[in-house]
Amino acid sequence: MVAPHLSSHPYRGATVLVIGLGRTGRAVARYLAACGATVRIAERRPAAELGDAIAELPPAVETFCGDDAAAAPATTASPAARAFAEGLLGGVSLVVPSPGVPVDLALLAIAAERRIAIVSEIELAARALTIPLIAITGTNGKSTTTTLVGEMLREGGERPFVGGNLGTPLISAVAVDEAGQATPATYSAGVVEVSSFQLEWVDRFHPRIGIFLNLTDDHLDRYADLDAYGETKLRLFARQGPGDVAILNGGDPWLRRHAGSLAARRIWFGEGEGVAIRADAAAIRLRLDDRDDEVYPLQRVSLAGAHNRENMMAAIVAARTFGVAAPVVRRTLESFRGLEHRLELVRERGGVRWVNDSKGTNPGAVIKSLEGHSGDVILLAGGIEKGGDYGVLRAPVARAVRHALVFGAAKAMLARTLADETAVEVVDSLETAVARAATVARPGDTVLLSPACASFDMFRDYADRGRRFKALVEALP
Ligand code: UMA
Repeated sequence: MVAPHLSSHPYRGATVLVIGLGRTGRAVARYLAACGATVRIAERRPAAELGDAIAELPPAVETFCGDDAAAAPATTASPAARAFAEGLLGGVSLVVPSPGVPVDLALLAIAAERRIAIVSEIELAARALTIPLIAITGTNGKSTTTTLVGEMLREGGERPFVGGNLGTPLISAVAVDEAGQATPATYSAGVVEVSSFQLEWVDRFHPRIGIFLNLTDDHLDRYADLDAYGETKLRLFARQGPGDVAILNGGDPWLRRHAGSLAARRIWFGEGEGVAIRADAAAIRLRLDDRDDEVYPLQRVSLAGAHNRENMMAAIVAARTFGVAAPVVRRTLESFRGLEHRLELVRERGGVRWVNDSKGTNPGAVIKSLEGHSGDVILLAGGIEKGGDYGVLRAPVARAVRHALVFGAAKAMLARTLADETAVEVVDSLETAVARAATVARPGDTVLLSPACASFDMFRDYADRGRRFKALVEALP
């Protein structure tokens, strides 16, 4: 029987095209096939490169792999790619591009010309889910904040789904019964990390609580400028009304300038006028609705650094406005140990700390990770440049880094940018970087893998890069 509060699904009998056969594409295909849709997937990589991804799909899903049409931009698509794209869209009433698919794809342009609906995975999920959502965006700190809010809710007795850009697509929170209908979720709330890519094709996505942590240069290979990137992130709040909550970084100048249009109740954290929650090294203090100050002492909290205080402030406001009791929030802050690949201490060896910050994939993240250091860091950086101004690294590197080892596609650019600030050495691989760092480091130093770049030139993803780094460090004699 269908629960009365769930609308019936329009996908039964529909033909849907999913673009990209990664984590998102697989989860979307499973969901739509279970709803009774005919599913096609277009993927630019050839089948031979996809491992078990095709075998694990529901049997009726059709795959079209290794064709340019799955990646060709509208402006440069060959007539053959365009013709193939037109064929792929035959009979299709819905297109779901994966987050990694840029908006200027020929397939998407043709779909738009034909007025075929285009939605992202989080939009599809939000249409089926009836649980309240807490959504977290920003350039840095999203994963830590999402995980922390999830823990606070769990400690508070909720059954939260915790995922999104963090790793598990939100659509996997939707359960579908044998009749192809979404069933009441096994979760009581969703805590979702949301990237700008996921917000490119949303309409009804409507979190009850939204967090915008900060905005600095990132993904400028995909967006024209910082405004275009930030405005895409602001779509997270577009469907909110006065009964919803927007939690915003008071010390972020871009957010201060651009938050005027938000309809939700705005709660600022950090610095500047009208903040409801602020922090110093000893404690975080929250004042909501003219109530007495709530104090969250930091002595026993392991998340360190100013950026983590911002993440904690945002998480506290989210959990408290959701209804988690203050003592539960305090307890969770004290038990939380941080995330893998985010300033993760791998090993202390001969007085040298080896730290895995593979998730530091843009200059802003690296700057935060260098905080509190002066001249004692051996920095390992490199990979695929993501656009934006790498010059912002100069001053923090000059202050904190004694020796930089750069590798990957961006190595020449990084070497040029940092040459006047520290000793820079170009190496051919992560293996060589780790071996050289072991030679260069002195007791008291920190060897920090914080790449400032994407990983896809040499690794499957940032987690693969982080795990490889950890294995190399563990293997050092
Ligand atoms: N593909 C095409 N055509 C294209 C582009 C990609 O066919 O034009 C194919 C690729 O060959 C690949 C597949 O699409 O096989 C990959 O799709 P994807 O890049 O969207 O990756 P997913 O595996 O679906 O993972 C995505 C997020 N990836 C990106 O946004 C790039 C994951 O975030 C996220 O965890 C996952 O969905 C679940 O929600 C990663 C990320 O790097 C961690 N995110 C960026 C960030 O945090 O900075 C935004």
